[in-house]
Amino acid sequence: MSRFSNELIDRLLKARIITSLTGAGVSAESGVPTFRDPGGIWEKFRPEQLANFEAFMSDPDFVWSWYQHRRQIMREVKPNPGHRALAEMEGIFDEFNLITQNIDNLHKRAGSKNVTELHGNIERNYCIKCRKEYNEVDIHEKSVLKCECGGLIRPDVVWFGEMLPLEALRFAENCAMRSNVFFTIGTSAEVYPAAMLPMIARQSGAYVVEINTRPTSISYDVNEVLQGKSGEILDELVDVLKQKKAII
Ligand code: BV8
Ligand code: ZN
Repeated sequence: MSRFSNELIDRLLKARIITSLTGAGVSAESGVPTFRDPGGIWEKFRPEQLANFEAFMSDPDFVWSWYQHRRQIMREVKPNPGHRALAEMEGIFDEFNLITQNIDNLHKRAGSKNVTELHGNIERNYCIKCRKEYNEVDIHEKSVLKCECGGLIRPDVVWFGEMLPLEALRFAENCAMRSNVFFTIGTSAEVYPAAMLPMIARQSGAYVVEINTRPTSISYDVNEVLQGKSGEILDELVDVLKQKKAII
């Protein structure tokens, strides 16, 4: 008995445009802590204490060292079968858009080419005064660095209260409106405006599928819930699709 409904498989075989929104849960099986799960990042610190500009300006070394700690984790982990399955989907569908809230760079490391980063990328930094990029910093540098212009250097991630990169957000909304099938994977769907995307997709007629180990605030609003680990589910789904496509 397949865990995937006939409706989902039929729709995927007919679909031209597929979009996936991913969150921290997709990287959990790589060993990257999520935000809101037990033992997650926010369990020790509240986002307000760390992932916002005021926190950075009030204690730059503290916030900088937290990102340096996360960079070290990212360097030790590698993409999991879920990342690799999503990368494979680019070759299965005419148009496969990967919209991620994650800043861990694991989708690109898994081979995904068409990746839209809504919340930035922890591998990048820039000067808060002149916006000069500093992407080769030593991840063991404990204290915050200064630009030649004297400005502080910050991670190129979107903090709470900050605007998302407009082009990325507009593209993500456009994908949600055009998609035949929209996956929301490994996200608690609590952070806006990214959390709007599954609902925009649903209202635009997409078949919305949630892949998560637990129910979320949008589980009742999607068309299909696949409960379980994204690494296992996505791996299995790609196998089913490759078998079905080989037959037709
Ligand atoms: C904005 C980057 C406006 C940094 C992140 C009051 C004041 C200020 C703002 C607000 C406010 N009220 C609401 C807001 C808006 C706010 C917001 O949404 N807050 C929430 C908390 C209520 N949003 C913002 O501030 C955004 N900006 O609104 O600007 C504006 C307008 C005009 C002008 C100026 C400004 C900015 C939001 C981006 C914040 N940055 N990260 C960093 O990472 O350090 S957010 C952070 O949360 C990450 O990006 C993360 O990706 C994102 C979402 O979390 P999830 O990915 O969903 O992770 P989570 O742990 O929550 O869930 C994991 C899920 O996976 C769980 O469901 C779990 O069950 C599942 N799972 C676990 N293991 C697995 C699994 N699933 C499958 N398989 C597994 N193995
Ligand atoms: Zn500068």
